Amino acid sequence: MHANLLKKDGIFPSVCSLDCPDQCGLLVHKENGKIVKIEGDPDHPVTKGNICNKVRHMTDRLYDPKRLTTPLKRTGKKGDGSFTPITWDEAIETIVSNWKRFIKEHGPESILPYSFYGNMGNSNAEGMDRRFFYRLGASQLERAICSVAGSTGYKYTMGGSVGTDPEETTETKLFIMWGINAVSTNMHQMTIAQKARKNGAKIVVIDVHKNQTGRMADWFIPIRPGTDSALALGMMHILFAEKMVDRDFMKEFTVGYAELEEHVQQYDPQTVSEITGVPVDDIYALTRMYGTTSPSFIRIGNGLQHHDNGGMIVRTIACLPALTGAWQVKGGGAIKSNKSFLRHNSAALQRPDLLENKQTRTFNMNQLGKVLLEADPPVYSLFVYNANPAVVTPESNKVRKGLSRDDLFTVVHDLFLTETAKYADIVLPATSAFEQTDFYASYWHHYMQLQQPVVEPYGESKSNMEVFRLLAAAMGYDDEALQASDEELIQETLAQSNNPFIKHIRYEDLVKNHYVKADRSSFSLKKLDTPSGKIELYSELMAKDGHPPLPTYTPLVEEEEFPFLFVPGPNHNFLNSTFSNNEKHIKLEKTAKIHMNKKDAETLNIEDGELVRLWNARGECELTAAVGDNVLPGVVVSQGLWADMPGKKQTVNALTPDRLADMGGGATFFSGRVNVEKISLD
Ligand SMILES: Nc1nc2c(c(=O)[nH]1)N[C@H]1C(S)=C(S)[C@@H](COP(=O)(O)OP(=O)(O)OC[C@H]3O[C@@H](n4cnc5c(=O)[nH]c(N)nc54)[C@H](O)[C@@H]3O)O[C@H]1N2
Ligand SMILES: Nc1nc2c(c(=O)[nH]1)N[C@H]1C(S)=C(S)[C@@H](COP(=O)(O)OP(=O)(O)OC[C@H]3O[C@@H](n4cnc5c(=O)[nH]c(N)nc54)[C@H](O)[C@@H]3O)O[C@H]1N2
Ligand code: SF4
Ligand SMILES: [Mo]
Repeated sequence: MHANLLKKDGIFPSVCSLDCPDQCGLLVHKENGKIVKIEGDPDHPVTKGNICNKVRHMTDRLYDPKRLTTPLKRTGKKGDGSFTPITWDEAIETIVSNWKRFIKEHGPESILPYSFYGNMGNSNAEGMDRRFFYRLGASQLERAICSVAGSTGYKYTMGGSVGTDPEETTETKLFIMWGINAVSTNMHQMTIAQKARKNGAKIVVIDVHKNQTGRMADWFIPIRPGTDSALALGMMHILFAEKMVDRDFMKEFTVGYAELEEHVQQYDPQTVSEITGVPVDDIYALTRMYGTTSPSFIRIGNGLQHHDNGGMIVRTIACLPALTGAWQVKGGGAIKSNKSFLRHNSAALQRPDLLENKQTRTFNMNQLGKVLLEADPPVYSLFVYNANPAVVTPESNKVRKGLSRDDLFTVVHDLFLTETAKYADIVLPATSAFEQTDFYASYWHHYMQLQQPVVEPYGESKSNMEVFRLLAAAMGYDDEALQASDEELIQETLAQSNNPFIKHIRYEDLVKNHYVKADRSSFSLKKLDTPSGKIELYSELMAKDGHPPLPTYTPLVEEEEFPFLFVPGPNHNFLNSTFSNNEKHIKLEKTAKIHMNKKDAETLNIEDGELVRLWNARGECELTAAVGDNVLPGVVVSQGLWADMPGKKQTVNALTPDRLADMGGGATFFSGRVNVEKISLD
């Protein structure tokens, strides 16, 4: 099958590998062995042939002249980007000889992998790599940069990442897009909502920034950053007071509603308005709309959980549909993530049994800078793949200082010489997902998909799977698990499925049918994975874990007295830092802007379009002011993880804190404070 695809020209089904909830079905057009066009697959049941602008221009990235073709060895200073090509043999030999020395002198925990989901293919993102580093005994990485605070919070309420089937939201009459820039980050949820609007549905957006999504809303509600749990509690107060709750539903499917009713007394609309900045009348209007429209659906974003209190915010919002009983109506409920429906057997895929020393230390990826500068005993080698920490990780000045250490041996495996790769001793060229075999599971819709290679590896590039097989062999590890083929890994993992929703899905099914849906018929609101099996409005487990057992508003951490809360989110035409080095996508995005309120701009004598400096105790960066009323006074918002910045070249993450959120060790990108000033030209 693979060989056939590779030999032939034509149009081939494929899947988008980017870390995006939509996980679109694609059609790849190939001529003379080269991909010439990528479009949406009209047969995909959810994404239906529509794809984003980013991926429509993917060929510009795949064949970007800057793409790596051979392994490289550093010749200049760390960070300055001078390298010379070497062979794979030399690269692997250099890595393995250094690692053997570190293991002998400092033990295996002196080596640390650093990865995320630059490629969402399960085998390449969390398969052979995990097996290899378990076998080696390397320090473990807590992969907490994206969504863990919110997922942990949601789990306390709902028992797992289980939400509404998005295909059913065609029936929805009220969409609340809560802290999600869906136009850019979940476009098909927005497409469904807009279609539903033609049948009378309303779209409400609650956000700190009236961005692409807020501008599409029937009603945009601006809110102060980090205060969303107060708004949700105020809504609960009114739902109970005005008898808009479904007591039968609560009795049957929840625990703790009596305690909750008592508890939300204190969150009266006046108090909530003072916390959130949302006018009292709007709190009433929103709640009445929510309490009387059915089916109602809340799309909970990732943005609002990138805060000190992000876990509790999501835990709290997740209680709302249980008060109204929205879960019982087709198209009602909420989605934070639907990951649990397609969850594979991670022990089968990753083989944690290969790790001998179960006490191996673990580092949180959000604190990479601190880890590289302060870990005791130190980390002497870092292996980065599927990630670009010099740009995406908080406190990036600390990260870069750590990466500059002379006694740190760094390997980066990527398609490009990223800002991170510039600090590497050895750089390895990676294949794109279109050159790989892998299985994909969306965290929004319910379809699993298989990618089969469409084109030959670019230059001498190799997949993550292949690199870890090579490293295992060179290290002398003879475990069979470390030589499994791409197909075997997928076969093994799916055959050992311990998840009732996908027990019918096998590798062969994925080969035959491009899109195989989870079977959620055994899903029951009475058999959730919470301790009680029900929706937990009151959670004893939370109390045990040191959190308030009832949903609660907790304020952001008080930082030093800088006047602005800084919210640096992703943008429309990049995918995190991916595409931020591709001319086409940079052109589409134009400039890195900082959105600020005109009152603040006036006070600071800043005009629209001027370059301004943002700074705090952690760092500084330069952005172009976008002055208007899209953000509240006291808040500044940037979009995009730009790699190439003006001035001192520091990126937005030079300013973000590496404090951890209230739950799951999550990131707090949006809870930092900054100062803003005009750049004087003298
Ligand atoms: N085009 C594009 N798509 C992407 C990505 C990308 O980089 N570009 N990244 C992908 C990834 S990895 C992820 S995790 C998702 C992220 O995508 P989303 O889930 O949409 O999350 P963000 O864009 O980080 O933030 C969403 C919104 O939250 C708002 N926000 C920030 N703080 C608060 C708050 O306290 N309260 C409220 N109500 N709103 C707040 C921001 O202004 C923003 O509009 O998107 C994925 N899709
Ligand atoms: N300020 C701020 N920072 C943020 C965020 C934010 O909203 N604001 N969002 C955070 C979030 S939610 C996330 S998920 C992280 C994402 O952060 P990262 O996971 O680091 O995502 P990317 O920046 O897209 O970098 C992925 C890299 O993987 C490479 N890659 C792609 N495919 C492969 C492959 O098959 N093999 C190998 N070896 N490499 C591959 C790409 O070329 C790219 O350089 O960023 C976080 N950082
Ligand atoms: S980035 Fe998202 S919207 Fe764009 S093609 Fe990929 S999955 Fe679809
Ligand atoms: Mo993410």
